[in-house]
Amino acid sequence: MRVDVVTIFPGYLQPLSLSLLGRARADGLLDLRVHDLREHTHDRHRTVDDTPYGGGAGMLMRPEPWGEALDAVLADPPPGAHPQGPVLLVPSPAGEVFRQAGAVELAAEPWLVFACGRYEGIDARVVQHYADRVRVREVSLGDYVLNGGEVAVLVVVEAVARLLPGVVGNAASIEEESHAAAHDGLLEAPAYTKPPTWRGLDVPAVLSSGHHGLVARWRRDEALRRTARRRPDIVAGLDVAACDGADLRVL
Ligand code: 6GU
Repeated sequence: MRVDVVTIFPGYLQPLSLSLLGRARADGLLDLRVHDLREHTHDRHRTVDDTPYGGGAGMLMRPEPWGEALDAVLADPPPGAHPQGPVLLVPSPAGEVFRQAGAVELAAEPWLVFACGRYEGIDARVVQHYADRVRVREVSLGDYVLNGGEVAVLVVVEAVARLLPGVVGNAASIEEESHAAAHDGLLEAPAYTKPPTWRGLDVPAVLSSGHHGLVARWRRDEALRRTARRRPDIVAGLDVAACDGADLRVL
């Protein structure tokens, strides 16, 4: 997968060289390129921002550097790019919330481009213009405000890249974790390792029973209880047809 990121803070993306993602890049599974927006300014102060029309607090990013930078990225497609070009992701607290299902969709794409806004965001004509040329998605991490899109890029790239074949060693671990469709999007049950007793706390006996059916039922019950308590929104969206009688006794 090819990923291009345009930002005024290239250094913010350095964590993408660490750990599993660093390995994925070294192995050629992820071709990540970070571009400095200021390379596409032409004044002495390399200005990227200006005051908003209509007044209001803060500064907005001017469209011209964005047009130049994104045109340059789009002019250099990877081999095997989608006929409609990349998906252009614009992190914004005003975007659609990014979820695991969105990560699964993006993991099927050969090319993602991220445009990181700072200040109060990017002049709205940038999204308007590129929406006629590529598939644009404004994405939010959740209901709180960050200073810019860079941290969202770290989150989205990690969530997507770990779904690419070969990035995470054990493919089964991806199917079993919280929010996985294979478990109806439920939160994961609590998990335990050795020792069997620690500071007076025992591992639940069923997990040492060797009875796979009972272990699976216990995990399903714990996942349902935990999800109902912490995330009633997920339980409200559950497909009742996907629940058996034992599920419904827990809920
Ligand atoms: Cl994607 N960007 C910013 N600036 N703030 C956010 C966000 C994104 N998601 C939640 N808050």
